[in-house]
Amino acid sequence: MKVTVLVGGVGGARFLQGVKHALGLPPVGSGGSAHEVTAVVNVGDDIWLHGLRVCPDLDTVMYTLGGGIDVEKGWGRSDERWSVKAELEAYGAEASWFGLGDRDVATHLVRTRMLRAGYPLSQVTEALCHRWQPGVRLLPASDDRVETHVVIDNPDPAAVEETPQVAIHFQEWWIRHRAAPKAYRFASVGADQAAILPDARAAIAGADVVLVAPSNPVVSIGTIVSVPGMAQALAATPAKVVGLSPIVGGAPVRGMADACLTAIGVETSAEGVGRHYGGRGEGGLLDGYLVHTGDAATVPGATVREVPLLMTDHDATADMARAAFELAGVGV
Ligand code: FO1
Repeated sequence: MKVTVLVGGVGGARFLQGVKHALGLPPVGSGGSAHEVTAVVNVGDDIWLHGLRVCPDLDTVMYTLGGGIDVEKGWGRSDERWSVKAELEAYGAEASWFGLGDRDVATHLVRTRMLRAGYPLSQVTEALCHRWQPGVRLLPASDDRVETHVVIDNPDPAAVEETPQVAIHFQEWWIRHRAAPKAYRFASVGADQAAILPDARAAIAGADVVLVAPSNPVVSIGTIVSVPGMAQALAATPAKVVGLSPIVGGAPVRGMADACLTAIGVETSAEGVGRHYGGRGEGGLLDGYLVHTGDAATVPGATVREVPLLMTDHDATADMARAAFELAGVGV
C-alpha cells in the first residue's frame, strides 16, 4: 500500500512511527516491505544560522525514524553535547537562544555543503537518509525556500512609533519567546516564488491514502498546504485524505499550537481545527477526520470518527494509523 503523510516536526515524526508499525515495517529501516510510506515534510521552520541551513522538521523526522533522536526533547540528536554552542556564546555570536548541538552541527555542515554545491534540498535529504535509513521517503514540501515569519509588536520601544510591528523568524518566536508575543499573522516568506516538489505532487497523486499527521495545524500543516500547487494536488488525488486532530480535550498534546490557532482566529478545539482544514465535500482538505474519544466535532463535508489519539507508545500510535486507514476505506 502507498501511504503519503503530511508531517511537521515532533508530533508528525511520532505519528510516522505508528504508521510504520501499523504496516509491519521495522522501527528503523523498511525491512524490504512492499508498503511504501512517503512523508511530505514542512520546510517553513527552516532557518539560516551561522551560515548553516537548519531544517528542524526534516531532521526531527529523520532522527526519530532513524533512531538518532533525543527522545525526551523530541528534537536534536541523542547523547548531544553543546561545545560549539558554548563557544559561539563566548564570541557573543548571535542566536544564542537556538540549541545548536555538536552532533546536530554535522548534519547542517553536510547539508549546507551539498546545497552550496547546487544539490536541491530533496536530494540533500535523500543523501542524509542513506545514513539514517528512516524506512520512509522524506520529501521536503518544496525545494524552494519558504520560511515562516511571525508578525509581532515591535519589542524596541524607541522604534515602535516608526515601526509598530516587526516580523521575526518562527524559530525565534517559538524558541526564544516561547510563542508568548501576540502573533498578528504568519508570513510564508518565499511562498510566491516557491513550487511544490514534483515528487511530493506525484506521491500525493499516486497514494492509496493521504494522511494529515497530528502536527501543528497552522505552522506545519498549514504551511505545507500553502506551498503553491499543494492544495491543488490534495484536491485532485483519487486517494482519500484523512486527518488526525492535534488538539485533544481543547489543548495541544504538545507544543504551542493554541498560540498559532488563536493568531489566525481559529478555536483551539478538535472541531475548530477540522473546520479550519475543511471537509473535502465542501472544497476543503479532509474526507475523514479523527478526533480524540470524547471530543465531539462535526465537519461539514468530512466524516468524523472518535478514537483514542494519545501517542503513548508505538501500539497506540499504530492503532491511530489503522483507524485512519479504516476511515479511508483501505485495508492493511
Ligand atoms: N526547540 C526548542 O524548544 N529549543 C531549541 O533550542 C531547539 C533547537 C533545535 C535545533 C535543531 C532542531 O532540528 C530543532 C530544534 N528545536 C528546538 C525544535 C524546533 O524548534 C521545533 O521542533 C520545530 O521547529 C517546530 O516543529
